[in-house]
Amino acid sequence: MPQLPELTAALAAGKRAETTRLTQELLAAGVAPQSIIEDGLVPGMALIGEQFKRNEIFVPEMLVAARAMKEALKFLEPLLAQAGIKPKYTAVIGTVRGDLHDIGKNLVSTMWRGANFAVVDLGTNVAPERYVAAAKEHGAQIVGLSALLTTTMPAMKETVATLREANLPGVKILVGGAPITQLFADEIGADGYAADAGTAVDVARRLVGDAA
Ligand code: B1M
Repeated sequence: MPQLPELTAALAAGKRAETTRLTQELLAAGVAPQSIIEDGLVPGMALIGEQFKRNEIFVPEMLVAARAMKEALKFLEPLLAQAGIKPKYTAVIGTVRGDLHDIGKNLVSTMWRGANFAVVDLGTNVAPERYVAAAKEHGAQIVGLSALLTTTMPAMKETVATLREANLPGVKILVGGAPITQLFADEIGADGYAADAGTAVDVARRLVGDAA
């Protein structure tokens, strides 16, 4: 059976076929999908980020690794989402304006679906008004904002302000993404912050008053 560090190394090297093969072998060996993501794939992307910061790799290499991760997630996400029954709550999610990173946001969507939320995914580079329109249209209880760049944190702040101005009763705002902290979430007036996709489920449940 392959080990999780092999998967981390394959992803960090941008080896798409090997990343997919190892993911499937780990699944077949009974490793939990969530562990494959959190202990195998996420550390691989963290390595890529470190190398990018040190100018050892550039945007094309980051893209190759991101594609390899997305490919592996295609096998894992249906398994994560399987647990859900009939959605009781609706969440709208998107990556804020100016930001094109979507892997973490997609993971949160998947985990929410698995936790029995209906999820309306607006994609990336989402303008504040689109969150408002979607929350109204779908009668959402949760609006989730993701941001991966320090330069798009102001867009997150603006989006929270726009949602507040729209005065949507019963809508709770949950924020997350690598540069986001609880302190920042409090500063911009979000209702909740989650550091990772697993915690995003717990926080969303707490915000809708579902203790289950
Ligand atoms: Co970008 N990038 N990138 N990038 N990229 C980072 C974020 C960076 C930290 C790399 C670095 O320098 N070390 C850096 C930002 C630095 C900063 O802001 N201070 C950076 C940069 C600079 C850039 C560009 C500006 C590069 C350039 O063009 N010069 C550019 C910006 C483009 C844009 O958005 N406008 C850019 C582009 C790209 C690619 C397109 C090449 C690609 C994205 C592909 C894609 O997403 N489809 C990419 C990638 C892959 C990365 C890194 C390497 C990996 C991101 C990732 O997917 N991580 C990243 C370095 C890093 O993060 N270590 C980096 C895995 C994912 C599972 O984690 O998204 O953090 P993450 O999500 C986590 C949590 O944050 C949380 O849960 C998730 C799972 O546990 N979470 C939430 C996320 N959203 C949440 C929402 C919630 C709750 C929790 O509630 C709603």
